Amino acid sequence: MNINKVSVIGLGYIGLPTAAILSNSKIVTCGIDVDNDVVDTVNNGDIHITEPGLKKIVQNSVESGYLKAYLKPKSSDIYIITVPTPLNHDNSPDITYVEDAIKNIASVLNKSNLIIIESTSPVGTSKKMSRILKKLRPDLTFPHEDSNEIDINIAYCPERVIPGNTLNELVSNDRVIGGITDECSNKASKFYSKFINGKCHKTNAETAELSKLAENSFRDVNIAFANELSMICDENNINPWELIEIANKHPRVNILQPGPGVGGHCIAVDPWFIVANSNVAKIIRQSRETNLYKTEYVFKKLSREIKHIMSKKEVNAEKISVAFFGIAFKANIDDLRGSPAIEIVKKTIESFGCNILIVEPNIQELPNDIKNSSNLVSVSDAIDNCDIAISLVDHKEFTSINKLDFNEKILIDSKGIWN
Ligand code: SAJ
Repeated sequence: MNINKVSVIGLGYIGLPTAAILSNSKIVTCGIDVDNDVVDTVNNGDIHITEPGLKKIVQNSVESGYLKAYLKPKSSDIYIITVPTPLNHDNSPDITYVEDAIKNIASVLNKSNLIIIESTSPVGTSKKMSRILKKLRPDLTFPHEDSNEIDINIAYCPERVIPGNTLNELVSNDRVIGGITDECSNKASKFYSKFINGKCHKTNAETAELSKLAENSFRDVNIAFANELSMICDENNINPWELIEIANKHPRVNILQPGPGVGGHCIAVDPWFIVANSNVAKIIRQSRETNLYKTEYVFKKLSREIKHIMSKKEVNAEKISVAFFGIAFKANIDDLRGSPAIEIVKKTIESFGCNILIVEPNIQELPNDIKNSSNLVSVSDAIDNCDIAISLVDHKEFTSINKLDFNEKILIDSKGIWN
């Protein structure tokens, strides 16, 4: 298969790094995005997301001419779809962005093109897209058809990179290659082998689709176990982090870390893709609910302490300062999407209207929905001025804080950093 040009459709947290890696490997890459600002930003050699090392590669690739962004798809040999698949209000998967991307490339498809879907998708999506394309391009044959000669190959190859280490993991992680036919898998596998060091594991499209959902659900279930344990520990006045450390000394036990809930745009979302289409996914559903409940549980703990000070000192909530340590969705990143910490901050603003101090070393400005009701402060200002301090993210900047600096202030340590 000759690869003269690759199009990456959707220049977000996965698409842009993928386009950067491809163009950096001297493959002519078209980055396609519906957002004019994103297209302009990339064509100026800049980036609109935060990911270590990404800006430099994009800049080099744009300067060398291997990467260019467009609003509309360009005729290419390979199309990689990396658009978001969010949740609908009823927690069912919304795959309209994938459908739109597929419809947009239909008119530029040519014989022997390969389409790779990387977006997290419910089981059956790849074949569904193949059927949609057939309706739009009856002149071509697609892999869901019972035909000896297939013109267009389609494979589902989920992205599996961790935000913050995307560029390394894009190259070093193994890939799951789920072709609709074996030939689709072979072609996709050959393509990835050109720029990744990890192994390509070939399977069918449905297994690949479910594997991505299974990986993130596995993590969600295991975090739910840790979160449930932390609440059981509270009932028994036991330190959950000490308990987990001790239990993990067992050679076959590896309990994850509890926290204020699960954030981000993957682990808190993907399990619903299984639940929405299954009658038997009980543990997966319960784990999602347990992790959502943990956010509520931490907020209730904080509420009790605020009310306690209000009645003890006979003051209104506005006189009470609460310092929130961390609002990103996890440690050492600036990504606030789906952050349980932000949920807790918002609930505190809505329910009490306390003086809100936020310590978030990874951002320069607070998000719009909380910036008028809270202040971004330094670690030392927060320690000096708060009545209650609550840890919500275990950023590296917080681990060196000495618990004694808080004197008599109330501490709620949802991440176990002030043990
Ligand atoms: N968390 C805990 N306790 C833990 C570990 C994590 O509460 O012990 C929380 C984090 O604080 C965060 C959330 O879980 O709020 C998710 O963080 P994460 O680091 O587990 O995962 P993500 O969402 O950054 O990335 C995941 C990864 N999937 C797996 O590890 C199975 C990544 O490889 C995927 O590519 C990514 O989802 C994705 O895009 O699907």
